[in-house]
Formats: sequence, structure tokens, C-alpha cells
Amino acid sequence: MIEPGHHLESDYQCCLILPHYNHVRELTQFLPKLLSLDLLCIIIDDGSDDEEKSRLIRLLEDHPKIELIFHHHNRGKGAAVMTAAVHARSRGMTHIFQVDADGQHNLEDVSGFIAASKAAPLTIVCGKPVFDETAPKARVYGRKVTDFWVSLETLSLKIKDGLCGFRIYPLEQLERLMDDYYLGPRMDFDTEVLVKAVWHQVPLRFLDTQVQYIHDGTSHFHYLRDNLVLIRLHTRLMFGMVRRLPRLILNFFN
Ligand SMILES: Nc1nc2c(ncn2[C@@H]2O[C@H](COP(=O)(O)OP(=O)(O)OP(=O)(O)O)[C@@H](O)[C@H]2O)c(=O)[nH]1
Ligand SMILES: [Mg+2]
Repeated sequence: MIEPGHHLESDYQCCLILPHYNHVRELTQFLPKLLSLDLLCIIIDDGSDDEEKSRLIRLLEDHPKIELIFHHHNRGKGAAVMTAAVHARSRGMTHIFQVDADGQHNLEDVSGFIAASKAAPLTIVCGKPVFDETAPKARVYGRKVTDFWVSLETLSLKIKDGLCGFRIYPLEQLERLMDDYYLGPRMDFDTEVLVKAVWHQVPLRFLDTQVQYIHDGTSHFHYLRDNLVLIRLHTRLMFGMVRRLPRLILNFFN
């Protein structure tokens, strides 16, 4: 008998989804590599500036394997991923592979991640970043702070990295998390979805992947706004953890 929610390998359909906000220059550079993967790709433009939006449309007009959808105004990376999830489902996908549009992720790892996801289709397969010397120290140390908080919020060491946006979500699992929990629409999304996946006992697997800070690349990480978003995130996750304490303690011993 096949368990509910179990996918046969032959049913497996994975597309790439790229949340995009004012990153046309970077996207132009890695577009050839993206096209060479020969996968359906959904780009969600998250309310980029008008000029960037026109450049994006021109860049992608001759590429039918890339579907472009738009948010009318900037809503945040998490909102863009959730829009993509709904769209991918309507295109018959079972899984979405989230990749940042700023060219920091290593597309050479796409096939290995998909192989791992096919082997465990109910698992969220997440990137664990390997940085080189291009990574700003503040980002590397900032991750350690996130690691500390997520271990407390889940009472576990299941999340090996809560920030890397190179991951494959089984849509069914992601939809359940979207139905049952609040998920932050901005930079809080990547962390929050994994903490809530652990609370919900969705399995996670982490694979190493190189993350590069391209010389001259543009980050739209907004220090004040996004750090406030992250402070609010960990405050609500700590309250959520306390409410679920008995269940998390039980999980700890299982
Ligand atoms: N910053 C930001 N990125 C967005 C937004 N909506 C979608 N994105 C996309 O989300 C991805 C991550 O954005 P980045 O600005 O690189 O943020 P980051 O990777 O957390 O920060 P860095 O470590 O500095 O690169 C990129 O693909 C963006 O284009 C948004 O509202 N703000
Ligand atoms: Mg980035």
C-alpha cells in the first residue's frame, strides 16, 4: 500500500523558482547556466523598479521555459516564494527548487539536490552554505546567531542552516505549513518555514553547497528593516516554542 502523501518517483515534477527583486544584472550573467539546466523556471518579480522590470521582460522574452509572474508592489522574498508555490502547483509540479536571483548559488549542485529530493520526496532538501573568502564576516557571524536561536526554537540541532535560500520544497508539505502557520513574507521566511517544518515533524536534509558573494553584486538586504524583521521573527518563534514545549520535549526523546 502507498502511504498518503507518498509520491511515486515517476510522479516527481520539480521546477526552479526564483524570487527576483532588482537583480537583472546578476540574472543576465547566470541566465545561460540557468537555461542549460533545461527545467521549467518560474521567476516572480517582487515589485522591482519600473526600469528593472522592463529590462527583465526584454531579457526573458525569447525563453519559453521561463515563466515570469509579477507582484504589483514589493512584498518580500517569502511572499514571492509563496506566490511561486501556488503557480507551480497549477503547472502540475510536485516540488519547487528555490534559488536566489542574485547569482550567489551554485547551479552545478541542482542535479545532486534533485537526486536527493527524488530519493526522499517528503523531505525538504536544504543547502548548507560553504563560503569562500568573498563572504562578508558580518554575514558569516550573523548565521551563528541564527543557528543559536533556531536550535532553541526547535529544541534540536535539526536545522544546520536557517538562512540559505537554495532548497527544494515538496509542495504538499509546504502547502500544509502555509495553511497551518503564519510564515513571514520577507527575509524571515527562509528561517521561519524551517522552524515550523521541525515543529510539524517534516523531515529536513542538508547538503553542502558553495555560496559566493560576487564582486560588485547587489544585496538588497536592508540592515535596519530586515534586522527588525528578524528580531520580530525570533520573538514570535520563542513564544511559539514555549507554547509547544511539552510536544517538543516529547519529540526530543523520540
Ligand atoms: N532583499 C530582497 N530580496 C528580495 C525581495 N523580494 C525578492 N527578493 C529576492 O530574494 C533573494 C535574496 O535577496 P538578497 O538581497 O540577495 O538577500 P540575501 O541573499 O539574504 O542577502 P546577501 O547575503 O547580502 O546576499 C534575491 O533573489 C532577491 O532578488 C525583497 O523584497 N527584498
Ligand atoms: Mg543574496
